[in-house]
Amino acid sequence: MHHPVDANALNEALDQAAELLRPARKVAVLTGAGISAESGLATFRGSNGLWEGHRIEEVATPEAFRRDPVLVWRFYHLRRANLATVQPNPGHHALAALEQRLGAGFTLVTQNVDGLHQAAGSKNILEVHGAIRRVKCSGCLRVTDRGVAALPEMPRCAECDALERPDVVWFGEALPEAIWEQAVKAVLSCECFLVVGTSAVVYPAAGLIDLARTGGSAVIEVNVERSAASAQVDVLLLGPSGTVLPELVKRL
Ligand code: BV8
Ligand code: ZN
Repeated sequence: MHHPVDANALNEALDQAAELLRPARKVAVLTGAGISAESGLATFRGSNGLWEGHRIEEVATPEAFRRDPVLVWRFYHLRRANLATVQPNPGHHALAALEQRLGAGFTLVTQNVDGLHQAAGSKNILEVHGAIRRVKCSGCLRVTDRGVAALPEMPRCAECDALERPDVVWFGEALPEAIWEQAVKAVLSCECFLVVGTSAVVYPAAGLIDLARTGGSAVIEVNVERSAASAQVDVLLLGPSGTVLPELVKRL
């Protein structure tokens, strides 16, 4: 259940957040599934983490794929099909506008695999959990961008005929090294860190919030309810990111 938004408190907090964000020349953002909720994409814990009765942590794993690749692919075919019908929302666009304002000083780290930040025009994006429009061969590791087009039930590599898998980071898998390094660097060197629409329970991505604080950044969170990070942030903007982010950028 979301907290009813207290307009006065939110207004006050938006002014405080704008004070922290306005002077920042280097800004990093971490987004999670919540920023895509208003585009119509389900979040992970919103549906209490269940998909057709399976816990996400049980389907999005290499073991599940080894045991039942067709079941795991059904999960991703469904999510890819959803992507063909959704658009970025004002929250995604507000982050693209913020990047326009900051140029090279802006880095967007996303846990999302939906590609909506690209669709909204964001440029400097670090996809720390991969992307479901890309497919990776489990044999020769060749990666191809398949957009959101429908794929065969069990895609096989055109080169080596091995099973292909979504190019995402599953539970128990390491994050892409170079991308992770860039994310850590951007978060450590930023003056202001925005945390948007994440429950902040999945590591190591959630660890970026601690990192920002130790790096001395001001931390602003946007969420419809308190998250595991809320106790550590300087300003918590309690409201939907599709409304709050445009309001914040407007105040700059
Ligand atoms: C690794 C890609 C080791 C796939 C994903 C026990 C304790 C601590 C850690 C662990 C543990 N057991 C295992 C671990 C490690 C594990 C982990 O953290 N597990 C968690 C569940 C405890 N992590 C891993 O396994 C990582 N790998 O550790 O590898 C290693 C190291 C070296 C070498 C080899 C191995 C890999 C983690 C990545 C997993 N892949 N996604 C796919 O998408 O199918 S994670 C998946 O959940 C998403 O990518 C997303 O990033 C992540 C977290 O979800 P959120 O984005 O936060 O979304 P959620 O639904 O949770 O929350 C939404 C939020 O939005 C809510 O707060 C809600 O209030 C808010 N909201 C809703 N609407 C709005 C809104 N906010 C604003 N506006 C709105 N309108
Ligand atoms: Zn191959």
